Amino acid sequence: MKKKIVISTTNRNKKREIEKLLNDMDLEVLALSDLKMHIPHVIEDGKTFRQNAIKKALTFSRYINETILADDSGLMVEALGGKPGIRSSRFARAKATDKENNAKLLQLMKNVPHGKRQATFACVIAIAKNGALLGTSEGLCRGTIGFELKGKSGFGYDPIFTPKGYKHTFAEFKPSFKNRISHRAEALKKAKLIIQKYL
Ligand code: ITT
Repeated sequence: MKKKIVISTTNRNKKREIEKLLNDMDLEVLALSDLKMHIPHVIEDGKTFRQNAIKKALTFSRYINETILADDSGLMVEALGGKPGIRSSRFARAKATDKENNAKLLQLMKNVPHGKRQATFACVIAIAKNGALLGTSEGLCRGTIGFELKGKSGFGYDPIFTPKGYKHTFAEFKPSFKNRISHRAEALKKAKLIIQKYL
């Protein structure tokens, strides 16, 4: 029987990326939505991606009797002192849409010149089982913020983020390309070593 891992994100796009990134492992990958049970809402009140990822993984692991993989991620923009950072999903307001968050970021950046638009995507993965943390891993992806939305694939800030060394936004590339160089790809590569050790 295959070993199971539960991806504890409520973000469908993150879930899809993580599933693809794990598909070279001999695992049954489940999502919260596959489990027919009441799942608690986790308040993300940590000061870092790491604290939030750990809180999500530990909380779900106390309710679900399987290995849990949680992702906390976001975008840090240099000209904005690292914002939106841990508030990336709720930058414009609580429960903001990607469109609202991108519009707010572009508005704040409208007078920032070309050379000063550096930003970094960060992803921290935490893995837990039965209330115990098995490990964490981190990935970063550097790039720049554009002046307008470009492309339709991906999610979140992908239409305004161009990875360093490329000329197109993540949303203009195929998902398989993003999955080769993204912050999430890097974090999951390291997370696989934790999974191999414990599962
Ligand atoms: P869960 O907590 O349930 O996993 P969430 O969407 O609230 O879902 P986060 O708190 O980690 O997850 O917030 C992540 C936000 O950061 C996400 O909503 C996007 O706005 C942004 N983000 C993270 N990774 C991204 C990526 O690969 N591409 C574009 N935007 C990304």
